[in-house]
Amino acid sequence: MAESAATPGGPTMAEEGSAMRVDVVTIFPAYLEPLRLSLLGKARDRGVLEVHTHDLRDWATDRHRTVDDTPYGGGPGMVMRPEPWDAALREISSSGGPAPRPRVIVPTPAGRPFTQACAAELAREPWLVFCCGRYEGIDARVIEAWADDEISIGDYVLSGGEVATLVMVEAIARLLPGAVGNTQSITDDSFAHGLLEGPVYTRPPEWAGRRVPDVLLSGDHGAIARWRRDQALRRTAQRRPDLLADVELSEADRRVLAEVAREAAASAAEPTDADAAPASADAR
Ligand code: JCK
Repeated sequence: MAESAATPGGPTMAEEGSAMRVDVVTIFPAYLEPLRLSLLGKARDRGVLEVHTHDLRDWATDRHRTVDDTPYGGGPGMVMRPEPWDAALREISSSGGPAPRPRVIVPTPAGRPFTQACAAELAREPWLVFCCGRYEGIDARVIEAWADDEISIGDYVLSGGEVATLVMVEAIARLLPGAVGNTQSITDDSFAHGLLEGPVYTRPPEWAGRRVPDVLLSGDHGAIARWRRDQALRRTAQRRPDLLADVELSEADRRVLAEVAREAAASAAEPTDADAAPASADAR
């Protein structure tokens, strides 16, 4: 089942020739349906992104459309056979895409980590093919023969490559020129400057007894910028201290981080609820 983005009227002149093509090969094409929604759907509607999903079983040759077999050497589960993958990738690669050949990406828990830098790099490619494995993965000879990248979206185990592909395509699509209305929102992203983003607020100025920080209502843009930087530094120090190693820190930044460290040391010394004696059964 090959299905393409139907763009009413086709790509606009401005975008023509720059559209990225993405092909996804899977035994569960329905998993990729969310690519029609929201930002991704908009990118497709604008002719910035063209997505084709393919059912791997279309390239199986037996009556039962089998794509898996038992692992050589024993062990649990099943492994995806190489022949349907090779047939699919040959056909897709020679289907007249926007480049002589696509960049072939295999999501796998054993891959190198997917990062914002990976997304930015892949967003510059004209043509990507994602190979979504299932079971215990795809026969290693297919990977050797075809894969340009083996990528993992994180240190947890999914049941297949489909959700990982959705994650990567979404991260890539929003970086494509013309995909998002607000380009400032891309350059302001978390990770773009190496820190976690701070909290954000909108109206009303007081809700449920909670006030928006006064500085944000002050109109003092210098003070607002400094406050936001401080919030980002505090949050990063608390939640992702590993990220601070790659961030250039000003004197003011270092003062904030020293303050966070003092606060952390002080609160470590204070007894907390967790240190209290467990309530007795009678009290409950
Ligand atoms: C692609 C099949 C399922 C389940 C073996 C793994 C110890 C192998 C991924 N970040 C990510 N997590 N999971 C995936 C992913 C999972 C996949 C496939 C991607 C194809 N599976 C599976 C278990 C194993 N164990 C840890 C042994 C595969 C990405 N990207």
